[in-house]
Amino acid sequence: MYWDRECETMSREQLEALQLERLKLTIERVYRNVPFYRQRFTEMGIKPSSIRSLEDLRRLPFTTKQDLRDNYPFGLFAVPMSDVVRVHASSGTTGKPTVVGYTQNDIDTWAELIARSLVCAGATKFDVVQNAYGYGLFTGGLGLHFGAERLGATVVPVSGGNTQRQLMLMQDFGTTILTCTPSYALYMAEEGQKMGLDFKKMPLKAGIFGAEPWSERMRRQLEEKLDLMALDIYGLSEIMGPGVAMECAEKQGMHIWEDHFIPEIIDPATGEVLPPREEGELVITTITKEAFPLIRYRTRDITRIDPEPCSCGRTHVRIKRITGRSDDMLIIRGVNVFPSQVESVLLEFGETEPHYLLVVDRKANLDQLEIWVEVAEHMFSDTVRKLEDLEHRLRERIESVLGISARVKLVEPNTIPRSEGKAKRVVDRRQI
Ligand code: ADP
Ligand code: K
Ligand code: ZN
Repeated sequence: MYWDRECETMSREQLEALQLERLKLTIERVYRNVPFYRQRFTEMGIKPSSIRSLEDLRRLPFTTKQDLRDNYPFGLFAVPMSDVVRVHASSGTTGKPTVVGYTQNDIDTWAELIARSLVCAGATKFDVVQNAYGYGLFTGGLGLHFGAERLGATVVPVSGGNTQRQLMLMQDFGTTILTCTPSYALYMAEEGQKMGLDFKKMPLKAGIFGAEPWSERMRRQLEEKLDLMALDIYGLSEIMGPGVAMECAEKQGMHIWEDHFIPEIIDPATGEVLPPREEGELVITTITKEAFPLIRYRTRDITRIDPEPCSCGRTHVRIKRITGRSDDMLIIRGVNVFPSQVESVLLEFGETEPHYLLVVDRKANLDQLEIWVEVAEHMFSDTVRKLEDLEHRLRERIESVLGISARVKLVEPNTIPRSEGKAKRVVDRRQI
């Protein structure tokens, strides 16, 4: 029922004592090894010895994605590169990604937390885990992979895409646990139906779905169509990757693994810490990471903390479904997309107007991205071939910057509605 009973069910008192001890060590480590933190703390008159209680965490400054960008690629690492055994990266706002690193201990912790998370879904070493999260720089694929191996399950490292083959393997290998984004799971369900598969006759029992926002409505659809228990998993590469928090079978929010992470909820406008149950931006401090510790990292994810004890017996608090972002990041097919990435490509080309719009839709359960870009009047008197050529070049460049496919549509001047104040760059028509 638990992977690590002692850690997952320890009393609040013990857990908080452990957090404080680990927090102090982390603060010492970053103060000693990361010039960025030493300088910040010094500016604010903070020394490692200033941290005497968990409440003292509030005195520390936030860390933001911009700080990661300013220290690209390895500037915030707290160990020498000889101790870093892996890096991952996720998309940044313009071209350059956010890079994170792991020591062997960090990789081991991650595998442990994923194993814990899989056990929340009832997984054992007898399970066949079909891992359809993308492998590569994204944390999803490899993160789930190592944890499922740690558990002793049989991992099928199929990665994302090639749906027909996914469904074939699912039947032939007797997949019992599916791990992927919820939208991809829904797509698989529909494709499977078209192929005449009867999921009720297949041994699938649980789906571990995350990396993008989803809803209770979608949970019902997934559970019905795939005949499994659909659970939510949360994470972000900056903090570790998937497995920072995981839902248990009670389906009342995701236990955030508090022996490794300290969560806070703040008002995104003022930075003020909000009381439990209030909705705001999730801020996370890592307390065991070696290569890439983060102090009060602003995730930009909007949620709230439920401190009520859970009937599963785990004592770690739960975060509720992520309901939005406090920045303009979009998640399309699990991939983070910032409108500013598109803008940087347009600037680089210099052949269009600065007016653009990202239109996101979900067709047949697959996210579609269309990018409208205005071009000057005279362009439309050019040959069709010239326009098509520009569309083609823009599409290729945008796809390589975003890491997902997109359709580019060149439109006439003044087609895209202007707004007073902040420009509206996104129309999101997805219903989740
Ligand atoms: P991953 O590889 O796990 O997608 P990224 O760092 O690329 O990691 O993206 C992390 C972001 O994805 C989070 O900050 C959050 O906005 C989103 N995300 C991850 N899991 C969930 C989830 N279960 N529900 C909603 N959003 C999620
Ligand atoms: K994501
Ligand atoms: Zn629980």
